[in-house]
Amino acid sequence: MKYLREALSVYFIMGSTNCRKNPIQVLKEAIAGGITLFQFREKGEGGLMGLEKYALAKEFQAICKKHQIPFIVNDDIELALEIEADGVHIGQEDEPVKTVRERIGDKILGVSVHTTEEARIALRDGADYFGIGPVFPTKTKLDARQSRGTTLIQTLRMEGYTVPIVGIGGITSENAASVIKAGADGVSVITAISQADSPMVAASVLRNIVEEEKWSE
Ligand code: 3NM
Repeated sequence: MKYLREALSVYFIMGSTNCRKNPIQVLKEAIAGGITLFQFREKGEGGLMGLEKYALAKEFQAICKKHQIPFIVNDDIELALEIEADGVHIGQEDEPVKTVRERIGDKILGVSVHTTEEARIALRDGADYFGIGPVFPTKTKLDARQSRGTTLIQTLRMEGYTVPIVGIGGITSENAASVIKAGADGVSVITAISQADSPMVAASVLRNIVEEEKWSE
């Protein structure tokens, strides 16, 4: 899974409600800045549904394809299968990992985990990588749990887990290095790129920080 570990470095997540500018423009700028993976997460109040959601997913996917950026869909397994996305990301409240794995075959499967027990089960049932958060306080996910820093990332590494991990929640250029130092393979961000004056610069700064930290080990 060398490829996945590298692809997780700067993992940008976005839906139409997360940006100030046109989301297509934001994604293009983020790619120009150096994001390594993209997740389409169309959720919450004002989020697109049905055909509109499908159309935006297709647009995002085409841009990602052109630049060889893996395209992952949050939660919506039907959509991921229909458009042949590269993977899906699910939380603990979604369909069980095992059944999602059966449905998506060898597509990438990311799972949000919050405890060592959830990690054990997710890995056993077919997760390819873990999303662990919120590492820092976030206003983006209204039902996010209490932030707990990088403790779980460190614990899993100490216990010998080699599965690729990304930290998520409140990550910025100020704190990204600490997430990699704790043992993560990448940082997953919404606001730090989607709300930046220049998503390109924001992505590029994050990419440099993560690469420097990853290869200095
Ligand atoms: N999942 P921002 S925190 C989508 O803890 C998401 O699992 C989280 O957004 C989790 O980079 C979060 O703007 C929001 O803080 C991340």
